[in-house]
Amino acid sequence: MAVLETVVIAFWAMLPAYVPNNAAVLAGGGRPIDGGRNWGDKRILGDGKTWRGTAAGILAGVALAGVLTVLAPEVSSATGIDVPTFVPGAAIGLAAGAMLGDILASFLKRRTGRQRGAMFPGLDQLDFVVVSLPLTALLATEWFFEVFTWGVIAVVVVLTPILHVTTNVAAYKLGLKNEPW
Ligand code: CTP
Ligand code: K
Ligand code: MG
Repeated sequence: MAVLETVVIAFWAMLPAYVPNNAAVLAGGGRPIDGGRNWGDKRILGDGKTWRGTAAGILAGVALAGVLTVLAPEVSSATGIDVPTFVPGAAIGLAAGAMLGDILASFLKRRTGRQRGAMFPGLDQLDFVVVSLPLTALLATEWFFEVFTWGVIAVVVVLTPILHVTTNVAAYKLGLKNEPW
């Protein structure tokens, strides 16, 4: 498979996992998931993980998977690149896995004494990949192994941190986010 083709497929397949974090930033606010509670002397998750942001993130990711599924045949025939459609398990696994990865990352940040908004290089950029891919493999096994070849996974691991850094810097400059990470 040509490199460009692999990059396009990787980006397309990961879009339902990329969008939830950005949707959560736009929709966030309201009641925190941990209800303001501590574990020991630190918050369980912190005020940055809310029910509204999480729900909006998952809905946005699943909705995007639906839109991409409708567009896939036309995009494939126009470009000659066989972009995937999404089965329901894949849509949910990618979107919910991304939000769950972000929540687990905040849990780890609080346990290691980092305040809300503190950066955690590496974890910040790949937390959602680490959970969304295994969850998708679990919920849509056949689909996952068809789409996520080793080549696609390699591209995802390289492409995701680059996209994450650029979108977060952009969101920060637009005043949508408090920190550029
Ligand atoms: N957000 C949300 N619910 C989520 C994820 C994000 O409401 N599940 C919103 C919050 O308003 C959050 C913002 O998106 O402040 C930015 O997300 P993120 O950088 O993940 O959170 P931080 O505030 O930096 O908190 P943390 O240190 O826990 O990552
Ligand atoms: K985060
Ligand atoms: Mg943050």
